Amino acid sequence: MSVQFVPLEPRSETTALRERVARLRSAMEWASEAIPAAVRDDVFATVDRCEERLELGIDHTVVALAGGTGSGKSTLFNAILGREFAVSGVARPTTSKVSAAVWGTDASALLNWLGIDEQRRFTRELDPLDDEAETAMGGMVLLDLPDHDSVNPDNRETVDRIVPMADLLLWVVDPQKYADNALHSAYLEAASQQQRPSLVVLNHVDRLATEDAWAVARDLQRLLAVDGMNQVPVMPISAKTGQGLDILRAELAGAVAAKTVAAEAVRADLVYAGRLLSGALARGAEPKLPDVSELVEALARAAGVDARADAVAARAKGSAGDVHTALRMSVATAERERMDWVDAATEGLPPTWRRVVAEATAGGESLAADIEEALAQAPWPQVERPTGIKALFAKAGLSSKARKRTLEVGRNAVLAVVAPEIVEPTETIHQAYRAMDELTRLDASEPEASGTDSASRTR
Ligand SMILES: Nc1nc2c(ncn2[C@@H]2O[C@H](COP(=O)(O)OP(=O)(O)OP(=O)(O)O)[C@@H](O)[C@H]2O)c(=O)[nH]1
Ligand SMILES: [Mg+2]
Repeated sequence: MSVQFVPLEPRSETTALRERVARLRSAMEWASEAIPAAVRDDVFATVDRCEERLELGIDHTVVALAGGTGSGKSTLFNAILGREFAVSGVARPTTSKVSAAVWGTDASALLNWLGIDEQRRFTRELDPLDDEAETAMGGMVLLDLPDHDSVNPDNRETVDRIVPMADLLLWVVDPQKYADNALHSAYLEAASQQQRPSLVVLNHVDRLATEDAWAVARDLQRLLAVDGMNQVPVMPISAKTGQGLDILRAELAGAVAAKTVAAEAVRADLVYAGRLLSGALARGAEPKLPDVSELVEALARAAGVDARADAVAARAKGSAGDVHTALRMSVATAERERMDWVDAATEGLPPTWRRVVAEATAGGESLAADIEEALAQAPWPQVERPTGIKALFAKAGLSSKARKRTLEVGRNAVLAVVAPEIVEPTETIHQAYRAMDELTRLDASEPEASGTDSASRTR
């Protein structure tokens, strides 16, 4: 069983992801009130992390060695690197500061982001004389983490900080503790749920007879399936004797060369954010913008525009009445119309969205005042009482034209207020809803529209 890493176009993948992250950020900024507080913090943290990771470029692949104390992470780190850089040892736990090894190009920005001490960084320069197996590692940033099951809370904190930042998790499991609940329930299950790119090695196999090693590997594979990691093969290795390391190195080289694992990890992060958000969305609901002209007409009528149009029409027919009927907008009416609009705009959505749209749109009081002011300044048509013989024939036409023109001017004045104060904020919230809804449908098993189906997944 092997994991496939398919080289794809990293640039279009990054662009698509960047856009998605940007949409999620603005959606969250507009509509975070619709999201439960605990989810909100998680989603904002995810947005920050994804944005920062994409900003650092996906040419490097951050591979983190994670596992329990004594499982052999530091020994394996040194074995992959071919140098004794990380401190491995007998006293437990040994590692408390993360070590990093970079193959080839400079990765200081990435290492700063990961918070790796300057003294704990090693660069494996690559030159043309290096053999192919080594140059294939170009772009890899390998991290030796402390133990996740540490008696030292600082170690656990470091692991919990770095694990979500890694692109590929390399779980190092030892035959004595492979069934450890802390590993499975706290980490592997979560990595599986979040579909994080992962590899698993069963280390220390030199200490077992071959049949025993395979039996443990099979049992570990069974436990991983329970965790939801069906597609992650267990690689039996010995960091001490080098057994199985060629296969592991080939897997790592494949992942690094594909240059899509970092993007894959960001994508997995976004899928997870989508899952967190799904509770705040209604399944299958599609927010619809209510009829804008209906709202405008109702508000204009309530303000007296229609009455004024009637008076103008009558004057054009020759009546002596006053056309300057009062144009007043009552706060209660404006508020009622606004609430009807908010109800229609959030029909089928969870109740929190009603509050968000209501808060984003202008309140009845300012709506009424702004409409009154707009109507007071509107360029109303001047209509004189007709005189002379010709006017007798034109009366009917003039009257209906004057009526139409007055309605038009009045409604345009109302629309000029309603568009920025009611319609646009509603559209923005709808967009936020759609951006979140789109994320909940971004299942990792469906490739992006840009056509990618890249690195290993823990499907
Ligand atoms: N026989 C054998 N011993 C190993 C193997 N890998 C590591 N060891 C030994 O196991 C002990 C612990 O190894 P480390 O690499 O320090 O383990 P670690 O996972 O880094 O431990 P922490 O830093 O405490 O989390 C050391 O004495 C290693 O020499 C292996 O594959 N086979
Ligand atoms: Mg260690």
